[in-house]
Amino acid sequence: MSERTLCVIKPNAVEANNVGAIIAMLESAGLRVVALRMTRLSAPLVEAFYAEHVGKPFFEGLKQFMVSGRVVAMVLEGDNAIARCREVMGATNPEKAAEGTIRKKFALDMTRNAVHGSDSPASAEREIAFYFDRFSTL
Ligand code: 3AN
Repeated sequence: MSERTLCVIKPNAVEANNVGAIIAMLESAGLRVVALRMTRLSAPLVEAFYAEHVGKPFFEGLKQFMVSGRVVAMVLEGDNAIARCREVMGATNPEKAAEGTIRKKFALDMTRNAVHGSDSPASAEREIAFYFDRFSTL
């Protein structure tokens, strides 16, 4: 079933010039980029995006990291796009990420882990709206 997901290339990977390599890995996995933007998040936007993590021990570090540089957000479309994107991303902890995944290749640690991908249809809908609803590119 064709579906859409949101993928975000995080500041460490943008800073390291890995945007093209990461998009190439996603495209090679059969995902199509149907919307794309580079932006820089403010602290309130990070708190809104990661609302479920506010208050957790790692949240302050995650927020500092996510405001530290530019991110690239994209909507990916394809069969089982949500699961497929997360498969290509690899585990949240790069030490556990499988060979050939984005995080195995580009993540530095649990926080600076190169990419974000929606984890359910409901998250995908909310997260796509977060980055793209004010545009008419979809
Ligand atoms: P994923 O991005 O793999 O779906 P989530 O949604 O559980 O993982 O966590 C969102 C983000 O919060 C992660 N990408 C990571 O940057 C950060 N994070 C999650 N758990 C931890 C942790 N235990 N320590 C540091 N950062 C974490």
